[in-house]
Amino acid sequence: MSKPASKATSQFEPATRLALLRSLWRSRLGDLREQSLIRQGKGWFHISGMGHEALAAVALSLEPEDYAFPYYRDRAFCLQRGLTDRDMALAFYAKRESSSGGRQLTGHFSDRKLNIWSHPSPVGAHLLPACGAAWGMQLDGKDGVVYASLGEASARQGDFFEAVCFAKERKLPVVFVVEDNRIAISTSTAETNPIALGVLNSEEWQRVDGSDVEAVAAAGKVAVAHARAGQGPAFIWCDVERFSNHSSADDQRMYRAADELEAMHARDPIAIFQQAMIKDGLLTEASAKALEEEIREEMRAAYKAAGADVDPLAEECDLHLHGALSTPDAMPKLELGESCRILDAVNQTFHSAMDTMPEVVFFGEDIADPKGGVFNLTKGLSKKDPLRAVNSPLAESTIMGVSVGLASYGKRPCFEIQFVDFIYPGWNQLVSNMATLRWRSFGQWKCPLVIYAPCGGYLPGGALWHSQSGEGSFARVPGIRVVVPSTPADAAGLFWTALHGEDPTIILLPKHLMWAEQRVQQVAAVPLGVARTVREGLLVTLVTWGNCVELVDEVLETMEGDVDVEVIDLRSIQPWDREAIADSVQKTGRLMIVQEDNISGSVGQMIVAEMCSDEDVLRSLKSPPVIVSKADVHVGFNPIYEYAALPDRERVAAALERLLASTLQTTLEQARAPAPMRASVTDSSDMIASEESAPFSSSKMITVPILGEGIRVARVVSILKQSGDAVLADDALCEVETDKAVFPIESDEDGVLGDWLISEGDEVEVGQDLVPLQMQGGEPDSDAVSRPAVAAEASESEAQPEAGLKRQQGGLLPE
Ligand SMILES: Cc1ncc(C[n+]2csc(CCOP(=O)(O)OP(=O)(O)O)c2C)c(N)n1
Repeated sequence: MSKPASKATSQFEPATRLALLRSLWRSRLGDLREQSLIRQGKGWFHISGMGHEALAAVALSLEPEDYAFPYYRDRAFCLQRGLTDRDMALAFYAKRESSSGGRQLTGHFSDRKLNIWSHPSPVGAHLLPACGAAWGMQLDGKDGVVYASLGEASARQGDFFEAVCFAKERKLPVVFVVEDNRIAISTSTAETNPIALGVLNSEEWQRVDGSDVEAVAAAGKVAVAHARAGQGPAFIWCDVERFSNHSSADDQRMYRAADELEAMHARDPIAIFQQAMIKDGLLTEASAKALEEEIREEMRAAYKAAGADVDPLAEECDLHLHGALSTPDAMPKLELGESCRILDAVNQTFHSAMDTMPEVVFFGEDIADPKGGVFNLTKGLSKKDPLRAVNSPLAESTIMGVSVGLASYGKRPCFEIQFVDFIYPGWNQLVSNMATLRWRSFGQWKCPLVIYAPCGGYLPGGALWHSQSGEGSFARVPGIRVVVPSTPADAAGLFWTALHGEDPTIILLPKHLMWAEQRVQQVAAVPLGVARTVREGLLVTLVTWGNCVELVDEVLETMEGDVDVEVIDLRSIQPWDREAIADSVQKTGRLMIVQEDNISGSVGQMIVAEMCSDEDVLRSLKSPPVIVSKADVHVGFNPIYEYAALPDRERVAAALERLLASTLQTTLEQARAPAPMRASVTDSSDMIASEESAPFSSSKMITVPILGEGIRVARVVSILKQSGDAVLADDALCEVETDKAVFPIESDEDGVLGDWLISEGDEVEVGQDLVPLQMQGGEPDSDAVSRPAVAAEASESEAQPEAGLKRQQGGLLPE
């Protein structure tokens, strides 16, 4: 039939060349079959790999245990890796048996057994997960390699640059392949792709002609060998043609010249590869034609069979959205004592995880020792195992995206976002990958992981980006779990459950409570979706969570008489405990929510809406439900803004009193009367804190100032000036030590010191009186007027009637 093969033009054995040619044709003819079916009104969408088929040759260098993160033009690559024509056909018809259960567009390849990761539509979003998988293999000491491909236009995404940097930083075995067809849908990219712009080191990139299958194979071999040898990432820039429209929704004749379209076929990789095989005597023109016809028929048969396969079931719409909810049987004993801070409980839980869960990996900005995180949550972990507790780059998309890949590889990421306000650069990874991976792969892939972030305000000086609570943004993303502990025991117990869970879980840690000593109740793994009844009562159900648990407690402690309020700490936002709230409201007949988040689209509104649409709960209501919330406004730097925006004791108390006084009947009657509608419990006049100036005084009290990030207590290490000493403004008076640093406390005026109220060694609280200062001139303290919220100058009865000293303590000095 054919002459013996000459190896002169090929690096491959004849059988390999023939098998590869088969994959190329299966890809091409499968694409043509799908195009044809779309024209017949069958199927909904097609995106082709025509012109990109040569990349299949890179798959020849990969081993079964390697991972592939291909993009939608890599049909031939995926077929060569092991996907079948039936897989492709099932995906085209979006059948239940397809890799996504019919949930993903065609071209979004996935196969758990072949280690082909499920492709997300937002371009470039798979690259950081690819790095995560590579890191997992590296941590396990494997010599595996990760293939990650993308189009040249997608190489302008930030995630591409973050992925390249991270792979280089950690010498990850990733082979990045850019398939450059010079166009992004209709936009020319010849001069705007990053290699053309000169922003990539072109010497690192093997540039290869994508019409030459042998050249692509050779480049792939070099790149894979480089990565497998532990020399870090390898880079291929492959010049290809896009023979087809961008997708079935496009017509490239609208924006590409006919001669350009015609000319590109001279660079058809299949034709060139096949011609070389004919030249080498492996095929004849006739046998090549016969092969093509044979495969064409196979395609017809595969698509016909797949078309008759079962469709997805409507009742399975939410199948695989989450993994099963379970609570670990036990958690290791922690040394928390009778009282401790949330940060201690979290830190000890992390140490237990490090000791007992070899797959756990910690990662985040500044989390390594000696700093151990800006909130000290990770102290001691990197000393214990520097490979499993690692400082991340200052790149949140890297933190989020790498966690997804690492988890889907099989590790347990427990990654820190320094402040929840900074999660937004990584938001795409959260909503596009974390939240969808399990669902979009019909349960094949999953990413059980923990992302935690300090959240919330009530710490003067946080401003816009150190004050957000954020839970409402997360609560409406299907596919993730969200929890907000407000006690050390809950923090430990929820972390333990999340670390053993099946799903991506966001844990928000309220900053105002992080450093607060709290009595420790029983420490045990806390189930997700179960609220905590803080106190029982018969008159009102008050639901709150996070920082506001303490706020509510303060209000109830100071309210006169016996206010019989049932307080429920929601603590698990998604899933949330409908039953506990419904039962309580049916008992009390009144519902009040206190939340720190913005009002619109919030968790509080969700709870009220759900309760009011439950007929039994609605019937039991004696008064309209009330939400005390931050308005839809940002938190400003000057604490006046913060106190104006956030719920405070006065507003909570006033709302509670109004709720107890109102009845549904009178409220409905008032609503019918022609009075202006009250939009929310906190109208704008309620929201603006009144400014009171400090009294004219020739003496003042030096107090413990804000010491940073929610710190509440310090120890006096030295007294530097004695009673009766004359001191000048800026003189250091004493030094106090916190968990984080030693702070000198200075005088802000000239004067003579009175008697010290504390001694060396004493523990002092932020805002506590230290020593009086007698000023010579007796001038009014102008700063107290212009900066009424600075704790060192405020006392509960003087400068801050609205906010109350207790909630001002412990300021925030962002790092
Ligand atoms: C983040 C994001 N923005 C926009 C799109 C819509 N879109 C899909 S493919 C594409 C062009 C991609 O071009 P390129 O990366 O060069 O790959 P090619 O399709 O040419 O192979 C665009 C704009 C998307 N999928 N994701």
